[in-house]
Amino acid sequence: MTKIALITGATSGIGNACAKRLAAESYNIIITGRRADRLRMLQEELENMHPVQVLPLTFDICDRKATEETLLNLPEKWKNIDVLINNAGLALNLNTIDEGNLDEWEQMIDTNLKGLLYVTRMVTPSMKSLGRGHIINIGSIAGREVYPKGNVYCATKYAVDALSKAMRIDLLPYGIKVTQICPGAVETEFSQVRFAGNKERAIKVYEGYKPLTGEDVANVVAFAVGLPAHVNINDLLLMPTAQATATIFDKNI
Ligand code: NDP
Ligand code: 8X3
Repeated sequence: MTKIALITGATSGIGNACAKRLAAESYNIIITGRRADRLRMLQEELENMHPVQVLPLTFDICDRKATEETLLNLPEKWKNIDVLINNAGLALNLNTIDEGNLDEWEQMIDTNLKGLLYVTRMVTPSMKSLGRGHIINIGSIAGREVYPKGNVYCATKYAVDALSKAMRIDLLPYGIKVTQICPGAVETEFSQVRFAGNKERAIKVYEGYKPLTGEDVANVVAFAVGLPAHVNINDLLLMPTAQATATIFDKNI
């Protein structure tokens, strides 16, 4: 039977690459994000390239009511989700704790932490009743090490680490796997979002070395979901070869 994967944040970067990779593996895919035009284009691309079905769902994961309503009212044939990829997330700015912007802090917490919880809460009951499922949480090196001016973003990713461990314990009796994948630097729209569209500043983040791509992360996700039922990757830190820690890079500049 064709498996179903739900990917949050499929309009860009890692989520977009995961949608393409899992469609190539013949998953039917639920793609989500706030940008409806991008979701429509991705649906068309995937359905043209592969014999799969794609359900685009446009909603903001910070909006609890919209998230609940959308996921509670999934069409019948999309209800039994096999793989949930909690990917949607963002960093906003870099500031010391005394200078941080409260709106930016709230948006990071609402998206990376509360949004992930809202989605997980809606999807796990059906996994539990089926006695199977796989949740992939996209954490970060920022959830392993705190770096200067990363405070709140790092805190949200430390929270994803804690929640991944907690989910694994709570869902253990139901055969549901929980995998946390923590990338280092991945060249996506992440830094453009972090620096509010300042492309020059965003490009600098990836200068002088070869960062990961969304496809690199998607390949690891596909490997993790393709493992036999009795095998799980609990936690995986994936770095560009040129990156040793959150802040130490081998750059040729
Ligand atoms: P992108 O900015 O390229 O993609 C982020 C995705 O998240 C977009 O599809 C965006 O969709 C979605 N998103 C953001 N906010 C919301 C929201 N409120 N509601 C619904 N969807 C939302 O960044 P990445 O692909 O790099 O980021 C994906 C994940 O990977 C994030 O959790 C990030 O923290 C993590 N990560 C990234 C790393 C990197 O270096 N790039 C390294 C480690 C982890 P839309 O705007 O259409 O809503
Ligand atoms: C994204 C990577 O180092 O910018 O999570 O926090 S980093």
